[in-house]
Amino acid sequence: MGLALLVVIWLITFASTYFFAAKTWWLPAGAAVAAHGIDQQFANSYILMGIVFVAAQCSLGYVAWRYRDRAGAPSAAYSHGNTRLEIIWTTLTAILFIGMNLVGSPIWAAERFEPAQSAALPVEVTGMQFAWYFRYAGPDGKFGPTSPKLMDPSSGNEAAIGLDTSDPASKDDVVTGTMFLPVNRQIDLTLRAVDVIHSFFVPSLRFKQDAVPGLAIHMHFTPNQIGDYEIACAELCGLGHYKMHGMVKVVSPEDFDKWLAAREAEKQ
Ligand SMILES: [Cu+2]
Repeated sequence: MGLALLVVIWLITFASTYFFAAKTWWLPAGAAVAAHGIDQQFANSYILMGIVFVAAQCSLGYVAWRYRDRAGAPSAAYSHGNTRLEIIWTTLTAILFIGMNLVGSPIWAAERFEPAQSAALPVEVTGMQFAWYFRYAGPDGKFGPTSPKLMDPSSGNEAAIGLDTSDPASKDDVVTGTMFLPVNRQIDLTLRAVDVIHSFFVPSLRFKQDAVPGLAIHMHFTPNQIGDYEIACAELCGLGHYKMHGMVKVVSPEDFDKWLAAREAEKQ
């Protein structure tokens, strides 16, 4: 029985470690400036945690076999713990977790606590059950006011986010269901939610941030690869959560200008 336990524990350990080491189910290729740093932090976490996991599980299997029930085995002795060991592993765990936080925090903070560049493109993201809307400020660089009273989700786009079209600043605002972004330009995001907490997750851009009702959350990132990338909602937000899906199209700056101009023209 002891040997069977050892084999099962070691098999589970090595099989699950294999899928991580072989990157069987891994993130798509990174398409943003921060992707390299985030992937590095991710890999470091997996390696460090992987070492701890394999060592702990191998020891567990070994101990299950070593102290198996045998004829003539000494009766079990009960321990009340070892204070020195407790202090050692608590300290090591603290060093590991605080250290990983210190290494990772500049990457995390860079997109949140440092202000966006003045040349950044402002884009507002609104999450609602069960769609994402994207708003561009237009030539005036100003977002017009929105109001919950004007919201009509069934009409989509402008009406869905409750844009007050009577305000001059709203006249050139463009609202779409697909996100277009120019490549190699910083994007200054404002994240909003209408009803419940949603999470704007673009795996390829290594971007994930909650959108919370009542808050305008600012973050910025820079896509650096032209392509189409999937947006998911990463917060269980209701029955239609599974279909709260969208696309980011990262295009050349020229294509972006053309696209935006065409949307502006449609509004006239
Ligand atoms: Cu959602």
